[in-house]
Amino acid sequence: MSNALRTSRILVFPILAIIVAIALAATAPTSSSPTGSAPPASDTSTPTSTAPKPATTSTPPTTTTTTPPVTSTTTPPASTTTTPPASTTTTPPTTTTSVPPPTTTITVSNLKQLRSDGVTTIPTGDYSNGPEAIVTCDIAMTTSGTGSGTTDPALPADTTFSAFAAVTYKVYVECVPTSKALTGTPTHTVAVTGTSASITLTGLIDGELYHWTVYASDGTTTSKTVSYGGNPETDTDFICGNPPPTNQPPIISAPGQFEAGGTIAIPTGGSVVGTQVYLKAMLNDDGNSSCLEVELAFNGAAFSGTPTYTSPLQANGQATIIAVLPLGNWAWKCRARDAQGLTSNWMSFDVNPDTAPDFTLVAPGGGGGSSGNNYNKKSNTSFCPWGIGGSAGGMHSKSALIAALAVTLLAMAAFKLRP
Ligand SMILES: [Ca+2]
Ligand SMILES: [Ca+2]
Repeated sequence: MSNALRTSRILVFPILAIIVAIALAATAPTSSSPTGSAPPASDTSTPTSTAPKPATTSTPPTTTTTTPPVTSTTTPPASTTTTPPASTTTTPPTTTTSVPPPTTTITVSNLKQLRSDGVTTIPTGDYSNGPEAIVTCDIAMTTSGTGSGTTDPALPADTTFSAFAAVTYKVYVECVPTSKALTGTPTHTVAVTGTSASITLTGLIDGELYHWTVYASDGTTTSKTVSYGGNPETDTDFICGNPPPTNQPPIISAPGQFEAGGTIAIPTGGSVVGTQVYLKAMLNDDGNSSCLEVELAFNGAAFSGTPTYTSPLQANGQATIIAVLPLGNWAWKCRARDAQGLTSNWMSFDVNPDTAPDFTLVAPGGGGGSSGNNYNKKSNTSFCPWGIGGSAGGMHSKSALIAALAVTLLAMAAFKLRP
């Protein structure tokens, strides 16, 4: 038993020594490490520099201070940034920010204004030749951008020309009198499907001057407003209605020469006592206002083409000129002139030569006229073969009439007394 006690004592002491040594070793680093291990996150170099000391005694503190910073900074960002885009909202954020959807543009062009036949162009500023006008334009829809999606629901998924041709638009025309400013309020609207539009402008005022604009919309996208003609808005694009007819020269007809008083006609070459003669003709002008012009030539003189007398302007009908002339032989011609200055051709009173007298003015009292007895035309109340005053102007004297009657009776009696 003593041996057993001795061996146990021998074993106990070394064990105790070891325990004491371990206890001493454990207390020694505890007092110094708290200051060094307190700021592990902020001061990462301290653990590294003092690595030899903890490496031997405190392995757990080393792993806890180094591992957390590495895993906490790298793992969370990697998992949060990659997972959400992939699972929840990956596509929308990426495409909207990098490639925007295409924008739709509608344009109108090739504006035309046509007459009611839909074919004949109304030249800018000209008449529509009818109560209506037809305006046309081309419509085009285009897209810009390469992204997918669209801001315009009307944009065809297939963005080809044939697809665009199937788009339905509303086309708006503002057509107002040129004297009024454009307000942007359409006056005419039409719905069309395709790449061109034709709008009939009704309700126009005859004779009114108009200017017009057009724009188109598919309900979401609207084109710019385009003004017809490229001319100032103060200029007229077209006039409603028919142009006034081109002025035509008046027509003259039925010339006549009359004794004073205007009721007793003077035959061609007839003589008239006195100095007054009535010259008449019928006027007919498209403007209903014209006058009679007369040129008189004396004793075989040539015509100059300058009117001697001009009547006042009047409506269509007979015009009269009262000419007061020297005694002698007179030829005359006439023409009509309208208010715009257009004239008819000169018209001779008769078909005799211009140098032959159309009438002769003679002095009252017999034989006074230079050619009072030179004309033996068909009988006429104004013609007096004896050179006695004719009927013109009531120039008869009772004595002359009695003398003429006496001569006539004597001539008849002589004729009857003939065997
Ligand atoms: Ca215009
Ligand atoms: Ca005329």
